[in-house]
Amino acid sequence: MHHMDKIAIALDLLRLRHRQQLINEMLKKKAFGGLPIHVAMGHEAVAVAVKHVMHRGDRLLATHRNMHYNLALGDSFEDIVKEYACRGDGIASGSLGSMNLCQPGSGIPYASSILGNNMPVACGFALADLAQKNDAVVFVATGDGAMEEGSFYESLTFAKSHGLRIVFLIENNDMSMSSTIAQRRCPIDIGLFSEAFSIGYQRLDSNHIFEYVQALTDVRSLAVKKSEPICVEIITKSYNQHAGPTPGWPTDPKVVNLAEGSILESSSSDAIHVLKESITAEEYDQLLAKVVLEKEPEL
Ligand SMILES: Cc1ncc(C[n+]2csc(CCOP(=O)(O)OP(=O)(O)O)c2C)c(N)n1
Ligand SMILES: [Mg+2]
Repeated sequence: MHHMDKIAIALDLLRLRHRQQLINEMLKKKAFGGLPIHVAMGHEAVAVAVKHVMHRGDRLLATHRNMHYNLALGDSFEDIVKEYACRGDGIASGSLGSMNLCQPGSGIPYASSILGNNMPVACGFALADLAQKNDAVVFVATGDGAMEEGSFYESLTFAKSHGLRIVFLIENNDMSMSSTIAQRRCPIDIGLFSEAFSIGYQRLDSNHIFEYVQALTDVRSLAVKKSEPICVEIITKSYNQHAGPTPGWPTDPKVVNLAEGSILESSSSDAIHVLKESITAEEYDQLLAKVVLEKEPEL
């Protein structure tokens, strides 16, 4: 990977964390009214990697937790924030809010608050690409909770049967609202599940942004070469509550304060910590100094 590409990617990653932290601070102040807003702190690496891997014509279909994708791929932070407040001058004229926010001009034609709903829609987009002989790839995000919907299984069956180029991004944060996987269902080995479909499987757990970009580049190439779907499981830690601000209540053990900086945990679960270890201290400080200048947009 070229050094300048790495710097641009690192800047995007740091900016995405900072913007989510700004939104978290705004949520603490109840800046947006009552609609649920799902922050995705901890999920930044996959979103920035997808941005840098997507080709012209590729699409990403998102879920209720789409902030990382919309902020990474979208143009205007301010207009997205206004949308969260459902204002007429928001990026979707206040009609979509957060959970259904899509930005067709930025490669996100669809997002759905209904778990599992975006996967059949992704099949439709990929089928259209095939019919029109486009080489495009459709990325579709889902969660460890949403993959329990029958549409996950149905969409994989359809995608494999019709040779659709779909990258299923399964963000496994071991959380569905307030339940862990062990609390609500049997474990599912997505690698074995993919093997049963005779499709590829890639597990990403390092939160190393440059590794994620490389891995998703390879995944995308394989989807095109074989003309078939692929499952990517991203092991993710969410540093925020399911929705709303973090902390969410006075005794909430999860605390995120912008004043304490961009690194939320000194471990391989935090992509910002991993980034700091991957570039020089001087590069890190210079990039961070650029992004932290940004303040909360005025509403
Ligand atoms: C069909 C449907 N059932 C239930 C819900 C309520 N709901 C919203 S988010 C959520 C948890 C989703 O968990 P997961 O897919 O793992 O995503 P995460 O929130 O962890 O990112 C649930 C049950 C819904 N939106 N749609
Ligand atoms: Mg989850």
